[in-house]
Amino acid sequence: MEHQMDSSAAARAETSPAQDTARMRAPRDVEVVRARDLPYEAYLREYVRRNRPVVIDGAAEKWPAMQRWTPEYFRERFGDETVQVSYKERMLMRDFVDAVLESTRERPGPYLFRAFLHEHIPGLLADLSPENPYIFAGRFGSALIPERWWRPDGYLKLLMGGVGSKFPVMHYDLEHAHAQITEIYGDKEFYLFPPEDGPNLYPRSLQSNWSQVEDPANPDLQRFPRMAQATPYRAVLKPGQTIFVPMLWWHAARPLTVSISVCTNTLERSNWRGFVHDVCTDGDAGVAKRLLKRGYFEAAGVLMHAMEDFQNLVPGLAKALRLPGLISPAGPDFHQDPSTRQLRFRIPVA
Ligand SMILES: O=C(O)CCC(=O)C(=O)O
Repeated sequence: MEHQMDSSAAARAETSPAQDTARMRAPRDVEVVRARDLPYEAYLREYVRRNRPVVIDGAAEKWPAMQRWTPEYFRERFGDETVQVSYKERMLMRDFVDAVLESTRERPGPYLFRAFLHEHIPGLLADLSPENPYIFAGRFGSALIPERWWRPDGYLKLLMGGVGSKFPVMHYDLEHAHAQITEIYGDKEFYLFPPEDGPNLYPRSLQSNWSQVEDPANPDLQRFPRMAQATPYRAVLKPGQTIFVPMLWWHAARPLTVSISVCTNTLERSNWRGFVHDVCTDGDAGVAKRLLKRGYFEAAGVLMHAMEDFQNLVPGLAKALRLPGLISPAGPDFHQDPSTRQLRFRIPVA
């Protein structure tokens, strides 16, 4: 009969809705594309401007880091340097590397996530040249960007940890920044969730880009039942791969082996509006100051846009004139690789 249930359907119907949904959805794989099949313009068009994550394979093959970077290399070459491990903790690199090698699931060691290379370990910069085009920082390198946000290296920083450690919190990056993480040594697992999943991820009340969920792969569904409605994406990043994490996408990362990678941010036309909104919503400034600031950023955005179009249209002339690339480099060909020189930033970001 049409409405008659079989016994298993009846049993399923007896379970409460909470029990019925108390399972995470199986994660979808983040798409993987080979760098040689993904010209920079296609990367912008298909992923950056559509706000879709992707893993790019073989993006940084020419980096000396791919051959050199091992835990031993860091201990031997930089062992005496003090590194900013987290917001609060600083350690000698030698002790940090030992703690990474000893890290286990049962006794997790530290995870390095505040070591900005230009400020803290400029000796590593040469290992990251020539620039991996997919980590190009874009408008963060524009001469029109006020000093506080000027980061032509895209906030280039080192990430390192052992089994059991992890990036401390599932989050999305502030100021609508796009992020890219390039794996150099070992394997690291990522969980990503699209922006619209925000309410299902239990944002913290005081820091709304941080989730309260500690383990997105295996969340406590009694405490966080809405997680069962979220759509997880998963990737295991291998050496030589770069993951693109679009603006507002939530992400969590944990090493599956000892893992060394670098992280960068990008600002360009797709996230410019969000960036301007965020930097101009500064609660401390008065109304007049805020309006002035917004006016400046909006005018700068129009000029950057025009200069980028000009570079794309007549690249030869734009390079000869130099000014368009200074106002806003339209792509990695139009600026100086930030790993070839040490840049000095006024604002300490550690
Ligand atoms: O540890 C990682 O790979 C994630 C890095 C990250 O999300 C960040 O620095 O904002």
